[in-house]
Amino acid sequence: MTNLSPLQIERLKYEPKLPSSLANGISHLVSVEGSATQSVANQDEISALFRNTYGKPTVTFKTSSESHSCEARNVGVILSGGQAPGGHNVIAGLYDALKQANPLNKLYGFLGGPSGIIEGKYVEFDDKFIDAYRNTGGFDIIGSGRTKLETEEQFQSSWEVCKKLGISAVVIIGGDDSNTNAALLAEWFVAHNAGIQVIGCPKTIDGDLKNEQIEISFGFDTATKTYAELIGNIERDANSAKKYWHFVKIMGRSASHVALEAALQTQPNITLISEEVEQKRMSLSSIIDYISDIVVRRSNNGKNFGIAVIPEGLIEFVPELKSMIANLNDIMSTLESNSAYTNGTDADKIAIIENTLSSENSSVFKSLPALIKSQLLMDRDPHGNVQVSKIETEKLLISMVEERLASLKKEGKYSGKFSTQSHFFGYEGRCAFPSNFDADYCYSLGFNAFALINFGLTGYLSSVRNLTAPATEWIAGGVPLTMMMNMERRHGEMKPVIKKALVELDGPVFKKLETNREDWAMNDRYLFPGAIQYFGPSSVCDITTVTLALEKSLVKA
Ligand code: FBP
Repeated sequence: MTNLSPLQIERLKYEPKLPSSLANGISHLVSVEGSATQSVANQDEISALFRNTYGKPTVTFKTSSESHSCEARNVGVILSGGQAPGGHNVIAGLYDALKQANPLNKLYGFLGGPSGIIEGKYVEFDDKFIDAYRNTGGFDIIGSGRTKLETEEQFQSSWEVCKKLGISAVVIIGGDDSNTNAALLAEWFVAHNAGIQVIGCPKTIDGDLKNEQIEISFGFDTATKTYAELIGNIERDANSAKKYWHFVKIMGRSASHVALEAALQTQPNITLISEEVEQKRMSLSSIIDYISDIVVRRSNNGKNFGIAVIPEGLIEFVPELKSMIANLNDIMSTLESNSAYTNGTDADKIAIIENTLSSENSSVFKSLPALIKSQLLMDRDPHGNVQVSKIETEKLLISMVEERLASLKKEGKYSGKFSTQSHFFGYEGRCAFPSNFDADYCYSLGFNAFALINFGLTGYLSSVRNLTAPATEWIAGGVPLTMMMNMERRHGEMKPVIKKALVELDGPVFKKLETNREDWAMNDRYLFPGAIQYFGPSSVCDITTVTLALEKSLVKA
């Protein structure tokens, strides 16, 4: 093999593990139905919007000794949204199940995300194609995109493309927004008697697509281990040089699961959790108080260094900023047709925004540094979200802490040094080689997605549970997408969306941080997790995340 690293060559040979129900073969599966389901909130609105797919039961797969034949069918697959380690294995698992069920089955991959199905851009997979991507990171097998599948025309063209290719099922691999689209498409196909099923797979490094049936989205395990390795390395550097405060922003658009997990793996001096900031109604100024207090106390102990971990989504949880951003989002959707705004310079835009925001929100906006103002005005993603990965919250906090320390110095309350380094870890983790956990989990999710298709289901999310047990004991099945939905305001309108799972402040994972953070702030309890291990003892290769272990009560809080 040419142009492959030694690790690539070895990983291509890895054989992912499957739950024993699925390992016994597609033709031996039976599906066991649970009771009818309801959406997590707004049941009347959601059931009215999803008349054909609402209220279906959850399903679990078991093995039967009897074998049934599977008729030939064509399936399409889409990768949607941000990359997450393991996406290629979902496709490999889906392909293997489909070929095992009937060698005449075909798998098409739509190119560049949801736009591929609308525009009819696709590839057909074969063994050689799939084999080159097994157990690799990235989504480059077919690419991804953030096009929001929601209009009548988009659904209609997707149907035309599927008809042309003889596709009777589509698998959408995505996060909460993409799986909301999967639910809308599933409903539309049933309402139009299209005879096309839609199955989702829970992807996102953010870890916020979870509930009783979905223990974790894929990619979280690998991405958090990658960030933890990097933070651990920085901790060791800080502890060696003893001269910098490192402010590390960690990806995760809204919920703080990624930052929390990376912090539990590395025990830095400061960890901010957005959900706590919101619940305690901490203003930006009180966050600066909290950080500055630790900087001063450590300095009094002769330590002018430390590590602060900041979740990417923080800015949207600080109460005064949250209200300002909501106001800003509504205004920006109306300004799309205002040429003075769209053709204006950054300074023009800022002036228009400052004049249009409510007076309270306008003063909050005005108080921010110019850099952050411009970053807040960048285009929203197609789902209407602020692109928080582009907002340099770590730099905002550094400059505000610097100002606070300068005043404390003037008052004679601080005499230390505050030299800083800022970091943002996000893209570094999204395409890492999937850990053994993600390689196995993703392969199982893809294999299981075909099982759901084979049982004629639509509007379901592929679910593999019991994830802290050995893979053979994992439980495979499906959960109706509508079960996870509620109504939320998007682009100024109420829309059905899959509810994000935020960090629970009374849950064991946050409690572990809360119990230890004063000790971690003052005493250096840094942990150095090192790089993900793919070969070697199971105690390091198959280690689960602290989040999953605590949520499943495997370790003490
Ligand atoms: P998904 O929700 O699509 O999985 O994407 C998650 C994410 O990685 C966020 O953590 C991050 O804010 C965002 O994508 C960045 O998006 P982009 O790749 O478009 O910069």
